[in-house]
Amino acid sequence: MTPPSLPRLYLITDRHQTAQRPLASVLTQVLEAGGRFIQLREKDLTTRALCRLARDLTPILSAHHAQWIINDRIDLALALCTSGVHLRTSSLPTAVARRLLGPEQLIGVSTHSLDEIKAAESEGADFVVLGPMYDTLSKRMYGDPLGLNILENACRRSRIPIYAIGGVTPERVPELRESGAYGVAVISSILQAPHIAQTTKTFLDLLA
Ligand code: 3NM
Repeated sequence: MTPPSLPRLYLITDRHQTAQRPLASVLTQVLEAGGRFIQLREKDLTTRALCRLARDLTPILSAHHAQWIINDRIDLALALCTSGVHLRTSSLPTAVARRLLGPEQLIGVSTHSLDEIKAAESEGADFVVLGPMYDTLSKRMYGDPLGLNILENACRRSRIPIYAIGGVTPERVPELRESGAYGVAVISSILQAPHIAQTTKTFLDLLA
């Protein structure tokens, strides 16, 4: 079941993309600017290091009443009482994650087609990200850009919110929203921004 309060800006972390600024300080600026929906991704960390980082960040996230989600790690979601988990193609299937996490925790799923969205929806996902919408800095590591037509069709047919991902900038938010995207999922446009709070506010204003 989708909580009515799901925020429209979904920030995904990558501590290698913060222009050498500590992740805690970057996240604090996002939260102070009003960002309330964070995914801790950090795929290269060991379990122990990821657990430590999550524990270090929890007080900042809790202080701002942010919903925060951990990438892939259902065990850590349970251990750390996060708001939920974000599943990728190689993660445990959505239905299994839902059984383990119960009805209350959020489950987001990365998708790249309408078929994947419908599967995620039927297995109990609360929301999906769909991408890549545009070319990303990671040079098509996520596949060819899908474009707005696929987004629009997916949004018409999906019963759960879709966040557009991949190369999303403030300038692109209006066309993504017009295509039906519930929100946007962002890494580099915010984490690499010279003025993080200001850029976060710009996104939030455009998504309001
Ligand atoms: N997943 P940026 S694109 C993590 O298409 C991720 O599934 C994608 O980073 C997908 O906001 C992507 O810097 C990268 O473009 C998003």
